[in-house]
Amino acid sequence: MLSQNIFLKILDKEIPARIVYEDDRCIAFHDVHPQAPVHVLIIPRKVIPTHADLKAEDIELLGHLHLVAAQLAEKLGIGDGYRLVLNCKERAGQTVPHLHFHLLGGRDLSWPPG
Ligand code: DGP
Repeated sequence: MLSQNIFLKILDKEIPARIVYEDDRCIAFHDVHPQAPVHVLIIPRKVIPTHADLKAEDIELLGHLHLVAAQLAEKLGIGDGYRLVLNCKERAGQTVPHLHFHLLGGRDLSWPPG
């Protein structure tokens, strides 16, 4: 089952996170269980539980998240190659019910993923 939305607590600064970027639409912070030398989560401030809940009104927000990801990849030194991952629903490995991109890099990443 999807756990509580712990990311809301991070957004509200109720629990600490190693924040690397924030603006009026999103926040990015290091994943607590990194799967690569660089593993950052990029989340919108707007609560969107899963990718499947996206609406037409979210198109601009999604574009913004992608731009932030590309800029963060440069800033964090993984511009030579990185992966942007989004797990949608439990079967795909989603554990937190708040849309988020994983930005991973700093090592060779194999394909296909598990
Ligand atoms: P997913 O499995 O795609 O839903 O990814 C959720 C990620 O969130 C997972 O890689 C671990 C991370 N995570 C869960 N709780 C916390 C937390 O309290 N702080 C931080 N920084 N990351 C968390």
